[in-house]
Amino acid sequence: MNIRRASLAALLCVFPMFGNSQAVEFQSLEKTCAASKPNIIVIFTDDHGYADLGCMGIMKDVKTPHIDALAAAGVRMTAGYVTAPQCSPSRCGLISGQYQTRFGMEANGYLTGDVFKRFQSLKTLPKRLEEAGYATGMAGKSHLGSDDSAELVKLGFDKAFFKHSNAPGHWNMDLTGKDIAPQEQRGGGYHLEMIADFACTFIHRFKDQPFFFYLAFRGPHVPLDAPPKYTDRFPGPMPEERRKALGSIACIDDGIGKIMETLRKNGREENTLIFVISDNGAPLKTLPHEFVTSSDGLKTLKPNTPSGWGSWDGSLNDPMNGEKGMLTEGGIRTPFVVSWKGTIPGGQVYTNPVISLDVAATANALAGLPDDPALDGVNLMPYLTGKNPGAPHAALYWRWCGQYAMRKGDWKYLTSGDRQYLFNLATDPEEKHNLWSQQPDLGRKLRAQLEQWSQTLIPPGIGPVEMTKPAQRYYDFYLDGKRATAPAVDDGPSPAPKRKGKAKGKAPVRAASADE
Ligand SMILES: [Ca+2]
Repeated sequence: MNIRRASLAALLCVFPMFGNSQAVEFQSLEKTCAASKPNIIVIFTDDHGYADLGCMGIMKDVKTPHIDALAAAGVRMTAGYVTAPQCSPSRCGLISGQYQTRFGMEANGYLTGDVFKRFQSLKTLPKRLEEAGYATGMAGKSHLGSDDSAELVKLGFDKAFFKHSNAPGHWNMDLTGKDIAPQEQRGGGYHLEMIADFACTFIHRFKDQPFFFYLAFRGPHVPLDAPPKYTDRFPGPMPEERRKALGSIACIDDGIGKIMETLRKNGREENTLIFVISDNGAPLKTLPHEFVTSSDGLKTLKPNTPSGWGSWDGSLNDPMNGEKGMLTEGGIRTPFVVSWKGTIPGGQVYTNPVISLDVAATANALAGLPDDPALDGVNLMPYLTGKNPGAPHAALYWRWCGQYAMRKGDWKYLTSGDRQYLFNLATDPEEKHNLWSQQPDLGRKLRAQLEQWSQTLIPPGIGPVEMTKPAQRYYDFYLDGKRATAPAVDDGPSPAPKRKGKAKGKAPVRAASADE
């Protein structure tokens, strides 16, 4: 609020006709400024696979009427990406607006020491918006280096409620909207409901100024903890993991419904931009699914598939290939909905690639802040309002734990260890047909561009990195036609890649589990 007053004081300098006696005009100007900046709500779900929104039209069993309504009133992305196939790096990409590997944030477990210091020193998305006069807040899972609300304030979240399970959380504002000293929070109900309630309280409290809220639901991530009031909505035969995931997603959807109701009651629906994105694909760690396809073309999972589900969280990435912990589409292409009633035309299905980095770039522009080359994303507004019919991105890049990928137009290059893949995602979104040997020149060209990008990272460079045995099994299984040798249940394909031979820069060698 002080910063906002400072901004208005600056305006007074620009418009000296506003003296102290002209408070009415000044207040009017204040309202005009506030009205010109939309509120921004970013909803980030957790390990929520590409298939699991009703509006995707892939699975018959999932029920998300409120998210579907947002998509109907706005845009459903079919090629919405995140920056990593794992929680913490994906969140750091979203909140920083930069490829997190630029500041050395390779994977879960890396956000300590110098990497954390670099992250803290960045102009995060909430810090930018705070400077532009926004009230800022967050609730839910952090995985941003600290779960302490006082520490989350330092990242730019002025009102913070860390809560990612029914275990104690940490907050500096209570559910009535009253500021409290940063302290542990205990009890109070189901965590996915509580954080949505906190978001509603925040919206109500700050309705009269631009606000930014980051709502990070830890669902349907394991441990699957949806109570019966949600799982009971999904009767009938299905794997229990699936029932619980659908319950979690239904609870999240209910929370989004409450938020929309709160915006409407406060007259803010048409001044609020909303993103709904998942932080990465679902962990499957399983044999191939067995589906029943209904007469309407939607899929249903067969019950009691004898697959030993491992740490499957019950969500699905279909038809995308692979899972959390992989740079295949199943790991990084996620649910992605954008809505702003009255400004973004509704009913759009947008097929050009977009990425979670675009959230910060879009917010930065809407807040009236100058363009910042440090931001890797693109302001999506001209694309979503139809002013720019082109594609937002020339190319997208990924580096995560010994896996490297880039997408340029319809083409995707992917490499890990000695394996190289080239896919045409326009004709083969499921990454079934490796065209590397057919079009090696194109593959090498994309690899050269990926290598060039990687020189901007900490540490710089890509490979060669030896694939771990689990990674080999996952790549065998999903990409190299060896589905008969399904990966055993383990920690996923990511741990401890080892660099071999001479390489530029320092190798990312620390173990990272895709399970967190
Ligand atoms: Ca996750």
